Amino acid sequence: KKLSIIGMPMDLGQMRRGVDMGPSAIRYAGINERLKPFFDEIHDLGDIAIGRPEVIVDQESKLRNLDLVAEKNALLAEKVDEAVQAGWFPLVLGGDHSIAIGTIAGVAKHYKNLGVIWYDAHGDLNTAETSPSGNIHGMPLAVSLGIGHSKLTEIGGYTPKIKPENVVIIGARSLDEGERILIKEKGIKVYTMHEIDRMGMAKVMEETIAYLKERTDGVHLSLDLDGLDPSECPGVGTPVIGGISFRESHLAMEMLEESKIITSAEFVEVNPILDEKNKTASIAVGLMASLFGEKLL
Ligand code: DIR
Ligand code: MN
Ligand code: MN
Ligand code: MN
Repeated sequence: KKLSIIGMPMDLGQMRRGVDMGPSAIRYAGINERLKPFFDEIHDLGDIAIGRPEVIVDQESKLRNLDLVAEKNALLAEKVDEAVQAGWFPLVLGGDHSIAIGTIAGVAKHYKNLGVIWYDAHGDLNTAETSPSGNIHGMPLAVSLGIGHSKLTEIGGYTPKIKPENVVIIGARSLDEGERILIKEKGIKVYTMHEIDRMGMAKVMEETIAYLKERTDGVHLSLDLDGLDPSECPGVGTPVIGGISFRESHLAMEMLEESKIITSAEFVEVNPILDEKNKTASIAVGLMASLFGEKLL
């Protein structure tokens, strides 16, 4: 088993600076040491070069940094594609959640039916038309479904990347009107905080795994740290109270590890400037360890 770590220090999909330091914060939290026991080889490929560009709002679509987000995600897609092609498990470190556009573009071409687990307080199903913010980090799931600006949906040269019936959203508690409509229209499976409270995380994960196992040939985990409760993960740009706990999240990762369904992953929205002593990055590394097999006994 071989692991490719790819840093994507991009903060262009939203407005809070600092999330570009996410990959550094996660490396500083000890990712290599912690994941070493679970792989024959780990390659940290370093960071995709983003630079420090000016913020440019696309005049026609009103999308913030549209061209740059598209251009940088195309680079990420290539790197991820190469890793999968060569038999390495791609683990992408964010960066804001707009980087999922590139990760999924790189992964999905290798699968007929890629499943996606979207672990997030938000749906990330906005488009230029429905977005209240113009921030592309609120759009990557829609883009991957082929819905959104063509400069984003066409990354990697094909669209759509995934099918709505292969997506499971876990942890949602903040959805915009257009996102609610899209979820209903496309019949996307969602476990909101209501279901997590009501059924418990164990049942939510059992159902999610059974559902994806029967219909997909690979599953990408897109984990937004704001899916967890901000009391435990304060280092995120758009915290929403009432989130998934640290314990529930470890259980979820452990169940995914047992299921063996996960074929790629990304951990996004870690913002060390807003964090307390790198707590959020440390939790991210702990969750990765559980995802790859760390156990107490
Ligand atoms: C909000 C926030 N729905 C938007 N989205 C976030 O701007 O579209 N996603 N923070 O993770
Ligand atoms: Mn080597
Ligand atoms: Mn998100
Ligand atoms: Mn979020």
